[in-house]
Amino acid sequence: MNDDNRYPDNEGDDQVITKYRPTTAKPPLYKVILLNDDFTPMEFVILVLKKFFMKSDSEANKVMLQVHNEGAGLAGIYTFEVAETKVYAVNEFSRRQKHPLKCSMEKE
Ligand code: TYC
Repeated sequence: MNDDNRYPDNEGDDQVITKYRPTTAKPPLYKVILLNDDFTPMEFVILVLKKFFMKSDSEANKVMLQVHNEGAGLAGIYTFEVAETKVYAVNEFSRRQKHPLKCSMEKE
């Protein structure tokens, strides 16, 4: 086999490829989750959802209530690095504002 395998080299060792796999591999995705607590004001959670997750007022309200009622809720779905950055930014923002709000991520 020659090094430049774009072209056949007629040495007889190349195999005919009859099946192709898609070459556009999809990156794994991660859910960014907000967790409920008893102390963070609802308004602050709505602000976080608007500021970091680009939610509208009504979407932010819906997700906040889901977290409040069910214990956790989906803020968004991202690639690893983006999810990690959001989690860090939200936890740091909440900590600086002295709210116990916690954000985490899990593989989709
Ligand atoms: N449970 C909080 C309260 O009653 C509100 C809240 C909602 C806190 C969502 C965190 O992720 C959260 N003030």
